[in-house]
Amino acid sequence: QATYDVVELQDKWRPIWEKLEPFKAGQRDGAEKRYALTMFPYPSGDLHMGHAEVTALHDVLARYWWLKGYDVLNPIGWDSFGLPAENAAIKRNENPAGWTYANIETQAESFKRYGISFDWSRRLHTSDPEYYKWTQWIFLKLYEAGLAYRKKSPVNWCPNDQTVLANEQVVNGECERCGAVVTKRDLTQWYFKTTAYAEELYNGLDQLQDTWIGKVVNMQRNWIGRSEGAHVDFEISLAKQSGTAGETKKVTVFTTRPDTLYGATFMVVAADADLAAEIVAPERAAALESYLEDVRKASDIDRLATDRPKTGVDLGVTATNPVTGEQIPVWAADYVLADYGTGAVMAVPAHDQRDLDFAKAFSLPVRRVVDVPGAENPEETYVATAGDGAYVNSPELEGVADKASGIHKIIEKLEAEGHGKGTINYRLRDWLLSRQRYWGAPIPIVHCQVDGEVPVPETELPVKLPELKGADLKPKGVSPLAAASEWVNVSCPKCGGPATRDSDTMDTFVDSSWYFLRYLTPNDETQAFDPKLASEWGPVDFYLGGDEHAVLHLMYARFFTKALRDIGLIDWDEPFSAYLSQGKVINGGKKMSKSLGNGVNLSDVLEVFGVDATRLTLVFASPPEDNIDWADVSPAGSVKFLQRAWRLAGDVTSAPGVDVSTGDVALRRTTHKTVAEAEQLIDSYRFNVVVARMMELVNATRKAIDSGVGPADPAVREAAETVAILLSLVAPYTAEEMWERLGHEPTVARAAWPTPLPELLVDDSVTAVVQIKGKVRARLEVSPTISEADLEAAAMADPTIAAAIEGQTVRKVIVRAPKLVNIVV
Ligand code: ANZ
Repeated sequence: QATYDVVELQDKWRPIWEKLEPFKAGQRDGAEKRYALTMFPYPSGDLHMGHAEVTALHDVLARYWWLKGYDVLNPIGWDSFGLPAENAAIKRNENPAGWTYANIETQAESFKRYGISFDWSRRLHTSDPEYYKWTQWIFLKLYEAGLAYRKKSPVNWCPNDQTVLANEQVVNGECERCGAVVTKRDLTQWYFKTTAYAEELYNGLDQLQDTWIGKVVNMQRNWIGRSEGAHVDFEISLAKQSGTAGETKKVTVFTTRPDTLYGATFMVVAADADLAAEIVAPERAAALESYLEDVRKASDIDRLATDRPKTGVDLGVTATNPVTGEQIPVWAADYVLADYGTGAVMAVPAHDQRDLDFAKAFSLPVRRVVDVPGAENPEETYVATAGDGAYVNSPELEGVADKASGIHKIIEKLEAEGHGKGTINYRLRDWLLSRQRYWGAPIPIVHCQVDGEVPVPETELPVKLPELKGADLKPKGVSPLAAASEWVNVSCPKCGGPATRDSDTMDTFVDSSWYFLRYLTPNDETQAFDPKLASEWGPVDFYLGGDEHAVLHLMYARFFTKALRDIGLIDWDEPFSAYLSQGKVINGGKKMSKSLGNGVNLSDVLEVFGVDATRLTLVFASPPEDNIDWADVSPAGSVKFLQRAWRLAGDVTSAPGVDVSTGDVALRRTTHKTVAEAEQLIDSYRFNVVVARMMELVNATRKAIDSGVGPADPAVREAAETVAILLSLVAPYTAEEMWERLGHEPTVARAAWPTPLPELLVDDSVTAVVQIKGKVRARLEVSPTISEADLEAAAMADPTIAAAIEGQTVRKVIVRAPKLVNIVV
């Protein structure tokens, strides 16, 4: 009797698989295509438990699709630009490429040993010039389409990483990468116009509602932040202060509560908006300037916090409230943000707490316009009310029943009088994509004194990174590329005069916004991707990844998809038809971390328990979206189970291809039910329950072998083969070995998924109730497919029934097979 040796199995099968290449996509002629994608890794060191988890989970579905007969694309690549490589290079006085590509090799080797069904022929790295050439090409396409532009504005600045950050990369006012408090700087930067698609990005979520994990759909909705409301125009009189008699300026505010317009007792503009400086009265300009110095230091989070003392500056001008005709004072403050809405608000202190706090701090008037039942008057309590109620102090709204009608009515009035209109505002900002760092794709633009911004001609792509290393890469506030004079100074592609390259690089999220398209033809030197293949394979059918990308990466990839569609390169609207985010692997209830010393090293785990048991443990531990606590799982138990499964294959004594129809019906039923259930469970991502069902099938097969059924029964072979096929989803080495021991050629990964027979999916028997005149007199165990006639005969033949009706006339028999017989005597 052979022994189960995991390491031996790994060494035996890996080279065979590498020769067979069973997972090359595009080789199953005529088969339906399925695209299974998992977020590509960043090459920091070797693979860790998180990688092991996500790829093990993802492989269940990818391998299942192969078994079901689809032509499956399950590619792998590396997101290999980014800061950690650069920081490592500075420390080691090297170029980031060395560290990056060495780590990629380590990870690739680990993935291969880990037995993931990747199509290795499609491997890509975003830091290869062959890849980023096309990232640059797409940038230029977006530029041509007016979707990439440069502007000067206050941007998030990480003082530690010495680079700007997108809004998405600022978490609670801190750099999402290093945790430093983010400040603001006025810089000229490149943006992608994500806001052009705000509405579509928002509405598109409806179509993803059922196939994306719900929390991510909600996070995206919140991030895009749709607000229905109105733009209301106020006339500002500059006359009094500036001495230019009669001069006015129209200022528009965005409000979600236009129905409270009668209660707008002052106006507030963002202190750092250009508008504030434009309208400020000359004698107030100095006060505004000194206030601004403080404002620039505060993060957006601080500025919007409701519990922060209100500060501001009276701008010394007034605005006309368009419905009351009153002159209201105009202030500048930091609680209004320059880049949201119009950067100006109508303050309604009675019904907005921040406005009320401001009014209190500066003794500005408060006027209640909604009398909320049960709530006290905010004019007295300084507690703003937001609920529905009766309109007061609002001549045209009194008597209007509710908020919605009030809003509707006032918008109608504003539109009729030319003082505003209904509008929808989105919180989403344009995507700031320039970074002042080295290890990224250079922005393919040249700046010429004569011609301004000039795109690098397509034939000159890629704009390759110059070879810089060590101290040259140190963050300086401007890109290290700016100091590479040989690289920076070029002649203008248009006029041939002296010009300089744009020295910023692209946010690495640009690289990952289109990688799923590059996988279709990773080595194509003539185009970024093949639109025909994109149409055939896309969109991605299933995408699995981490929660940390719920807003950033997924939103950016959705934006790219829509932009590329409008450029005419893609014929679908959403990149990922189904999306799931996996939970984290934690230990002892806590996130693994160096400081807690609770890290679990993947290579140690693999060393001790082997690939299969590790994968099985991770899949079995919990539903994919839940966290896995390594302290609660038992890889040793997984090894034992795999041994039990493996032993079945050795016990089977019938020959391959034996007629299974004569096999033990009870075991066959278990086998077929397991297969049918597994299909449903996989389709709903309940992979952990699939493993539980496999375990039950192994137990049932073992019982059959050891009991009267015996190892020669064809049903035992059928069960063992089914175990091997199911097991290949999570434990490929053990499954392959079983498959061979059962007399088959490799590879089990390309075996056919068993077809469950309907007649074996029904239960043995059901209980039929026999009534006499509606009273239950007997219960019979009958076949679920019994005919009405047979059921009636069986009921009549039952001794209890026969005795009960003896000597009486049966007037009517009602039969509802297989559950009921009612006899009327
Ligand atoms: C008057 C009003 C009365 C408001 C009321 C609210 C309640 P959301 O839902 O987030 O879109 N606002 C507008 N632009 C702003 C800016 N740049 N910075 C800070 N606040 C701004 O919120 C929209 C509301 O936030 C707007 O409606 C405005 O205050 C404020 F009883 O206008 B409201």
